[in-house]
Amino acid sequence: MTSGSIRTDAPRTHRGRTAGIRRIVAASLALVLALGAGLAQADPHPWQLNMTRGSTTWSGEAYFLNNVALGVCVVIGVLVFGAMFIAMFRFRKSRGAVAEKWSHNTTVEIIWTAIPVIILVVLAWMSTGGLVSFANTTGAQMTVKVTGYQWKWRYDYVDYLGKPVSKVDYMSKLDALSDKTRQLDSGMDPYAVKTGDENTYLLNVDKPLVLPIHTKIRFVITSDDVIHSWWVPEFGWKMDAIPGIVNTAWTNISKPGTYRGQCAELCGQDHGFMPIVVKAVSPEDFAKWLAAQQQANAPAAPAPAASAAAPATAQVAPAGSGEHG
Ligand SMILES: [Cu+2]
Repeated sequence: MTSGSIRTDAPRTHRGRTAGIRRIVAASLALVLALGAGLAQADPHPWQLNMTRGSTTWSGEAYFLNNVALGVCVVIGVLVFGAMFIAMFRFRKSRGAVAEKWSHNTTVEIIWTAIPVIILVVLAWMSTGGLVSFANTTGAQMTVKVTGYQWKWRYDYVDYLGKPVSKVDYMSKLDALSDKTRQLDSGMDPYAVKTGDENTYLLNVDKPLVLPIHTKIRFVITSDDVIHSWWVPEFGWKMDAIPGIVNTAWTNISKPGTYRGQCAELCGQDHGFMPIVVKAVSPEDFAKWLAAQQQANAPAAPAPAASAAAPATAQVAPAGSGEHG
């Protein structure tokens, strides 16, 4: 009986330990999968291990800084763990190794203090340069005001190429198809929400933010209710939208395309339903789009007949008066 109880006891502890290990493995797997999902969203390449390079001048800088810091960490890791494993295996007691008796060496102390200090100073200098360049919004050729709302974004075009832009502002909210699909018991398939081949369930909006490429764009970011955060991963930054505070950021997009993002600050029940879509176009196309928006939003002419007649007279009048001015 006693031996029996021991026998049943032993497997139980063993089983408990296996369950614990299994739980740890499952948790680590879940973490890896979650990280993988995050990566997949930021970048379309399966099995991509590094950060996304992004599509702006600043995201390239952040990517470079990350690679430098990662490189330094890898070299230090290889050296330190290499030395440790060599020390443990080659100089182990079973091989008859006898420990040295000395414990201090001033030369070594100086070297292993000075080298890390130099590495840290270089990294701090480089990353401070990066942060300073990110904070520097001077010389922007365009300004866009971004306002967060529960649960949508508002975009106001403030100026473009030194000229103020008026009447180009709009709300940008979750597209109708995603919104319908997300309703409880909608019976609609989230995988059927597509833009081209891309699944854009909860990632599409009704009116994207249209921006020109190769242009330094300043964003002034604020909020009307609670704290939101404007985040487009390809741009390489996220910025909090805080009521009563205006935060600034800038970007200079290098290639045309559609860039997607999301609110990155838990802002209420529909936090997950206020995506961001940026459509980056050539400066020529942007100028055309902006002109069309301004025209569409201009105060309506009193009557169609009057507006048809107006341009003819207007064309004659300013030609002369303009010269005098
Ligand atoms: Cu939000």
